[in-house]
Amino acid sequence: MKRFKSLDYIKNSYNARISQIAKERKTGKKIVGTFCLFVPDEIIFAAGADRIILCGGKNETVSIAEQYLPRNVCPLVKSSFGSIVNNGCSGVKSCSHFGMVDMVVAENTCDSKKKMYELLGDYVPTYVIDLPQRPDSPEALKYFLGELYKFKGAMEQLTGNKVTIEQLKKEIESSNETRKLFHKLYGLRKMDPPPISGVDVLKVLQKQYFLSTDELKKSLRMLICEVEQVEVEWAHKPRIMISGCPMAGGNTKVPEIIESKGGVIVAEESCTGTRSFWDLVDEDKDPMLALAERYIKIPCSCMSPNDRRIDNILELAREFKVDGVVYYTLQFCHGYNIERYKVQQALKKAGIPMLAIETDYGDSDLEQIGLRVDAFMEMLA
Ligand code: BJ8
Repeated sequence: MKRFKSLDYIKNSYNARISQIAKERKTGKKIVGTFCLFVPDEIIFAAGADRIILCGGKNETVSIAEQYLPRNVCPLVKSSFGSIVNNGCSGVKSCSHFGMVDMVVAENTCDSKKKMYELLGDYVPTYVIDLPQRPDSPEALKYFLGELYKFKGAMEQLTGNKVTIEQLKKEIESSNETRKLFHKLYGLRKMDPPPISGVDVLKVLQKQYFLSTDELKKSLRMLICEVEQVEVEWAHKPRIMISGCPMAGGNTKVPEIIESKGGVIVAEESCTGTRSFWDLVDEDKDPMLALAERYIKIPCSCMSPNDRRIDNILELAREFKVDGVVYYTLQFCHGYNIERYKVQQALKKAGIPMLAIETDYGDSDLEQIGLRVDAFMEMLA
């Protein structure tokens, strides 16, 4: 596959972003750290703060976290926590951008995250948005809206700025613009074969909550422009959709195996994928209500019931003409691991083969996963 210059640009953006944040802090701008899609960026930006994601995808920090957390906690939580703490509860921070965060905005989602946030409070002020977990009830929307108003108040207090309706509308428009750019990029992946690999798209998805919004849009425009010019020769490869847990920065293990075994990833039903941008925020409604309506619909396995996710998977499979789904889960992520059964039943009914892979951030199972993916590709070919 073609090498895209814009991906090198994104790859090299880390240091520039860190110095940008350092400069912002000198001018008094507040930096918010987040771990989840349920936290609306629009409110953070409307308050005049900046935001970086703190989800960990690297294996190196897992063993540090295991000094504090049980081993049977998902690697994403352990990796994130391990990047933040170091050597006992001494308050030493080892993750370069974590030290720049003025406040963590967390959310009540899975048990592992909820309990990890309680420990994080010892290191940095941590604000938790309480999420209703039955998203389809009218009471849930009302409750979530109330939570978002409280969150807006917390951001105003942190920054000393008033969040105005005009500012919120402006940020909603800006975030929708980014979402539309992702739609455009994903539209190009509908070609057969797609002009860009899934591993390359993942590099952008993983950086989306780290880069500034302007840099992200600029990178996406550059990438789309490059991808549009690719001339692909027809050669059908099994079209794969990954569905399941997020793949935080540093974790490209399963997508790399899939594409090294002859498949091509055409979509990700994941928080590092369609869940992050698929639905837009309604720009014609009251902004706070529109945000509540959009964010409460994210089909995360923490929600119950979560049939919306099944419908979404089937819709994506049709739209991207997938030949097979790789159901990707992290060890000890009970929500996504339990939902596997329902997803498998629905895909079976639709005649779409599925391979389930449950793994961690280590490399001890690389060979075993490779063999299983190989067999799956052979079956699809
Ligand atoms: S909206 S998926 S980003 S909660 S993998 S920590 S669920 S045990 S990351 Fe998530 Fe928000 Fe949902 Fe998305 Fe828990 Fe599972 Fe670990 Fe997870």
